[in-house]
Amino acid sequence: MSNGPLSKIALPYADTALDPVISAHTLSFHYAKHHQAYVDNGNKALAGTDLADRSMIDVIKATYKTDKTAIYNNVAQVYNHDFYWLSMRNGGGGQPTGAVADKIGASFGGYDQFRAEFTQAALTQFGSGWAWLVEEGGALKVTKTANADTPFTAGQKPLLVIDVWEHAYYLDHQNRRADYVAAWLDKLVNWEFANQNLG
Ligand code: MN3
Repeated sequence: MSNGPLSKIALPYADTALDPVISAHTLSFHYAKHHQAYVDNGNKALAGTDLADRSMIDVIKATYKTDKTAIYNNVAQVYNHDFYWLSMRNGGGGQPTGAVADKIGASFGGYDQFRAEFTQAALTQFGSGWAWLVEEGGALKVTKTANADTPFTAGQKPLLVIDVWEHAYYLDHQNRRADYVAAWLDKLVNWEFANQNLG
């Protein structure tokens, strides 16, 4: 529960749904502590401002590269984490489906090329951040963002995201970000969510 305009999504699966790639231990800390802290701190920062009744995307765009860093960082992190939880499902991963599969073929040349590019982005994001599949100008692209940044501010529509902050994987994979990213792609990606976002 939250005391303010911001809230996080309810997880659409059990704490154990993403195990063993993401254990219930990691998921519970990440969702109940990290994600909740962004909600609570975002609500504190938004209280009494004229941004309190705006959508998360509006707030992110309005505060990007301004002095409203507490609002920006926390609201963007609430948005990013909502998007991350929905980018995964029990029994996901592997080959894409639907319109996204066709667009991956057209934009990257095939799933293997997409996978290599996405992995490279996730592994080369220095420090904390996110790797994304996005649509821009009708084509799909891979991009990465630092800290709380989102693709919206670059005019891109997000389709999928992986959290590569250490808190997302350290309890399960320690320093082996590459193992986390590979297993995420093989076992967790929710291609149906990507297709919904493609719209
Ligand atoms: Mn996180």
